[in-house]
Amino acid sequence: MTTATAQAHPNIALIKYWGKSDESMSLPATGSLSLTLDIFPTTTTVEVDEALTADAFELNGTVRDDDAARRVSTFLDLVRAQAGTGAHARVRSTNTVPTGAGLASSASGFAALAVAASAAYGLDLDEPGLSRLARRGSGSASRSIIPNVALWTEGDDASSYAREVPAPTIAMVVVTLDAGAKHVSSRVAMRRTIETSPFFPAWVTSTRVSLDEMVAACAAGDFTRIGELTEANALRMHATMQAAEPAIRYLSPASIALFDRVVALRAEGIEAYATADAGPNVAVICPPADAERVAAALRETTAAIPGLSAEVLVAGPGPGAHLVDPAGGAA
Ligand code: 2P0
Repeated sequence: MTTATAQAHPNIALIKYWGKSDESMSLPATGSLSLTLDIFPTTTTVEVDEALTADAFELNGTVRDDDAARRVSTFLDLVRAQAGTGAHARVRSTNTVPTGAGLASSASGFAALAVAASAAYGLDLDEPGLSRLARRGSGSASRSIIPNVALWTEGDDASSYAREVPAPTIAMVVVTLDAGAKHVSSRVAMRRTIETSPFFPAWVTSTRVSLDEMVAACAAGDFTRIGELTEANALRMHATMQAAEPAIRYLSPASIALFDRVVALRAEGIEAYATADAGPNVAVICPPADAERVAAALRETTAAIPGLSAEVLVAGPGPGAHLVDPAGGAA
């Protein structure tokens, strides 16, 4: 019996991944760039046990026998194929991300699983190998393998993985508006966008241009351009999916109020820029020195909306996925 435990953090894309060129290999239609956060870690233990007749998956202390469990098992099949074994495993995961709220719980989840499972099955994978493996679980998980700012390139199975790129220190104020499960999964929404949104080709073309510009802005430490590209790309992604049939609308009135507040903060001279993923939550990037001021402004905005329960947290750049000892220390 071999056991390994790994921890990974969520990431939020500044240039988004929205659409696949190959679903079975989880290859993206365009590259993307993200910030790995230092909040909401997922910790996962994989115990390979020859005596098991099937995989077992436990999430936050509850045994799962559903789509989530099947997705874990399908992922372990990939690891088993590489390791040349048929042995099943017990997987125990503790996820502090509000699952399914559009805060990329699948990114930290599959990044932690990739690192723990590859160690437990005795695979000796380097960082690109781990990122490629995590990608097969969930596209955005390829980026949670990487610390700080990750560039995930488009390409084929061998070349599509994430790597760290130079960037200034970016703070992110995360506003969680709704911790409930979202209505349309990213996977289904991406497919519908490709099939029915007339804007999808323009999304692909413009994102490729923005990604190149973003990598250059990060290397130059040009925070203003990083912010402008971040906010424009997020709004373009939402515009593209709103043009699908039936329309996919993740942003709520509260999300829009937060985007408006961020525009107002800029008018006051604060370099804050908003983004949002496949849910109503809003994440705002700013220089670290301004993070508490931005958080206070966003708390004021959410508090003024009747009936809204919101949580505002300041995050910084986080570590890549890594092995830990089961007690929680670094292995
Ligand atoms: C991103 N999102 O770049 C984009 C922006 C959501 C909005 O990556 O189908 O859970 O498992 O590859 O990785 C969410 O998509 O999708 C996502 P699959 P995933 O972060």
